Amino acid sequence: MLDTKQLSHYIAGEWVEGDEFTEVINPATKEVVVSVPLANQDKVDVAVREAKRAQKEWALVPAPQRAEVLFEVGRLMKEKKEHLSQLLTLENGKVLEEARGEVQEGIDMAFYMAGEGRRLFGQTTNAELKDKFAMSVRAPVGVVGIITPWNFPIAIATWKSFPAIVAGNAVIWKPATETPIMAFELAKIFETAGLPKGVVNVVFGTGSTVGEAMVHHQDIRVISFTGSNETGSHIAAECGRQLKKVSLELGGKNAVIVMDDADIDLAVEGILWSAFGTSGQRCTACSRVIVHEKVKERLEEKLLTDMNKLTIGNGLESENKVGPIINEASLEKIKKYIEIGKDEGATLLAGGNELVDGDFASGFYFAPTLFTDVSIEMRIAQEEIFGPVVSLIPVASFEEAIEANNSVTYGLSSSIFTNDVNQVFKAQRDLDTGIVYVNAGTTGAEIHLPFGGTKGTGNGHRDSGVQALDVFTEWKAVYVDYSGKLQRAQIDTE
Ligand code: UN1
Repeated sequence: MLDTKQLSHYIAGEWVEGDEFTEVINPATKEVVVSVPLANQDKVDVAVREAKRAQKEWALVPAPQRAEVLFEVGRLMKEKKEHLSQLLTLENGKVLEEARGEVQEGIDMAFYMAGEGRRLFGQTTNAELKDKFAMSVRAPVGVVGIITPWNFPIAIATWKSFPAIVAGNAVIWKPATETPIMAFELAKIFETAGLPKGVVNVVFGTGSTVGEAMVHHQDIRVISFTGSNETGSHIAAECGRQLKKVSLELGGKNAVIVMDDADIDLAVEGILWSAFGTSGQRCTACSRVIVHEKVKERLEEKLLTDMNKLTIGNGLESENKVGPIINEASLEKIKKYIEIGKDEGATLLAGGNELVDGDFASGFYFAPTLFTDVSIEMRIAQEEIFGPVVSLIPVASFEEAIEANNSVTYGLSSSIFTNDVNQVFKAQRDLDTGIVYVNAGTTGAEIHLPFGGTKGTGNGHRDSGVQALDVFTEWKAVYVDYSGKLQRAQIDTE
């Protein structure tokens, strides 16, 4: 499926071989898929130097022409969609249907951001003085650094790199070492599409070497990061000291609220899809269900029945709906939280164990898990587990449901199932998250809307949507005085 055994960095339009490597493991089989090079600081320095040079010229290419390259990138991604999806399943484990969805998200982003090439709107306004013109324009920042996670290795990369490119920046991109194939394939697509050398540079490596070098490089003016809160706050602190712009997309502890008037069958479908799809390894995954006590039993019963029907296994086999966990370390973390939940007194209704029998032995698999009678202060109701584990929290009213949703330090996504229009509008106002769903699960963000969260989920910026352009541009206010004399603002107004 992959035409090489060893990936190369892509720096200044050249395929640069590495000297130290680590192996990429297929989480469904534990087989080695490919080797990925691990760069040192020197490679980052070279990449930034080349990116800086390339960016000067790229910024002068009219934006509609820059966009033409993105249209071509989108076309090529569409042409290669099936191939990319299969490779994505191979390196990440998510089931093929979801992999296709993720690649589609990248294709959508390409065409959407290519369209921005003919917009990138600023504002014109009136000047306070005679014969004076005022406007604001978006200017590229320069060289930007993007650091992307393994759970959405292509979609998240497109959310960050495409707006950066169309706005006239050059990019240094460090993909997660678990899932470098998508980056390698996207770099090939950039090359084929005719993106000038040096505009996008892919440097593989660890966070502690490549990531740190990017964060500390004085010529990288923005860092856009998706990953853990621990790493995110470290990056923010380092960038803060350098007055470097930083955009963070971090964890979530997303809840589905099920009210007493909800369509229970629909709610169960929404919960199963958003909790166990991608084996719960989405920032947006549902990991809490806040249920009105009047429908708690009915919901539990239906959830248990339908959880039993979930087919688990290698994502390349179409009958499987739930794939593996990314690696051993993630599996260990999930197991730890099962013990924590039990110790805290939550009732384990289903799952709770690693799957090790038969074919499962050759991969990293965990049974879809349901805890019930969980209270909001328990750690399993507060901390991100990043696996197929759901905690059911009973409540007695709408107000209590909203309070339970907002009781966590995160604020990415939330959802409510109800047919009461008044509750719908109150919920969309009161749920303290960056994304709110009504009568749908917590996943499924579309690329032309802002993606991100409140509180501990980030630092106020958004990925995707037109809002992503704010991360990768500086606002510049331009005044043109055509009076031929010195006019002093705020003074010569008569
Ligand atoms: C993520 O989990 O970090 O809304 C991204 C969704 C997807 C993107 C998830 N469109 O679930």
